[in-house]
Amino acid sequence: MPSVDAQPGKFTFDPNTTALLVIDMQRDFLMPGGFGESLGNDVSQLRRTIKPLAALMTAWRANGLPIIHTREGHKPDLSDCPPAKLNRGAPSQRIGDPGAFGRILIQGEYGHDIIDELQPIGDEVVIDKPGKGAFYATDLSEILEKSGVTSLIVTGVTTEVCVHTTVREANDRGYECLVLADCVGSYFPEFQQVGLKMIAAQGGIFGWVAESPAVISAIQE
Ligand code: C5J
Repeated sequence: MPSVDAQPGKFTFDPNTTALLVIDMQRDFLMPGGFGESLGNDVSQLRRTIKPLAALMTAWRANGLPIIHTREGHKPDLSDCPPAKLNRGAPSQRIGDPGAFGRILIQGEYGHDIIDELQPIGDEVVIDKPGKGAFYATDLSEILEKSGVTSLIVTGVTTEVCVHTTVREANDRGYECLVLADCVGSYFPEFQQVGLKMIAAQGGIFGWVAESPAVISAIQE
């Protein structure tokens, strides 16, 4: 079985029961001029993940392995967005407000969709999620159970928010999660650093951390 040098120790996985999870690589978060940048964030901190993630996705697909994409967002009538989430953030730049790429984080808008470089292909699953975690109010659990997936290679943005929440949810549900440091990003370098440390601390309290070239080598061996 392939194994990868990781923190806190080797991560061994069966490609037949492992999915690559690509979290929220959406234009609203990553595009210059978009929602994320309009809040004063440095999108280059997220964009550095695009190239390694594209290479990983190419290798993963070449081996016929499954990719699951997620998008954070809400229905146009905001009926799935609780007031506690809606009323957060800078006034006039909240979920549902008009942004440079359409209404912010609203399903069907240009900004809500995945960046061109990492668009899903074929029958890859796309999970639309109203929360930070990919399990909350989605059918991700059922999809993984049906396909016999027990391990997740986790990528996407942002490290300390949707990646962390999803990995914690997955860990509680019994999935083994390997988070790829070069394929997850935070607007805040210190959150990136400590966010990754938190996952692998205490003997891997809720996962493992490695780099994508190690996974590419492992599946090509
Ligand atoms: C945030 C996410 N940061 N995808 N969303 O609000 O991490």
